[in-house]
Amino acid sequence: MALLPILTAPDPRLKKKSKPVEAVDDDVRRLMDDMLETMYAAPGIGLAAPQVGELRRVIVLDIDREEVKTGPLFMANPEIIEASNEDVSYEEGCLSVPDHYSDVVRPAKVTVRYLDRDGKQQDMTCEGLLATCVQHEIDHLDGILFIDHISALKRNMILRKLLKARKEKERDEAEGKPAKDKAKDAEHAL
Ligand code: GNR
Ligand code: NI
Repeated sequence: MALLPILTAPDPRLKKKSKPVEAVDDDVRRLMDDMLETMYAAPGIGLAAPQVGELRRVIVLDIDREEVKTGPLFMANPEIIEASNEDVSYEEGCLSVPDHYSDVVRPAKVTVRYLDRDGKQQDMTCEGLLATCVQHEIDHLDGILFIDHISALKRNMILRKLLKARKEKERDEAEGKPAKDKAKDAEHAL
């Protein structure tokens, strides 16, 4: 297993549409396993392949909450086949949009059809945080970030701040300063 670097916005690869996998073979399984390890290390509750620079329709999730303990979920070619008329708003974050959080409105309940880690087709009906997260991950496969669901004013403010933070990080690294701690990210992961 290996930890993969996570791309952050703005990055042109995060705006691209990912391609379906032809089959869940050993190569796809290796990507899934590396993504899960990368997601746990981040830490995060979901990760989509384009976030690690792989433009393939593969996502992993693990929502470990009191109400729902899914364990690790691996999905290739996930598709929403049914969505509720009822919507919910959830404060979302993204490993590719570090340190920014916004309320996003999405269907409260969705059914997702996908190929599991063994290549078997499955349908799963999701509610609560899992429903939000699976929609957030499938958006990544279509080049959509949660900030694309908020006002252009707020989105552009976040993108400007991300660019500024990246420049400061590059400058600090060039000067040999230590990286900032990740306690704040951990707090927002769930
Ligand atoms: O770790 C994550 N938390 C999260 C919280 C609310 C809504 C969506 C998410 S997904 C995010 C990890 C990530 O960026 N996945 O693409
Ligand atoms: Ni994300």
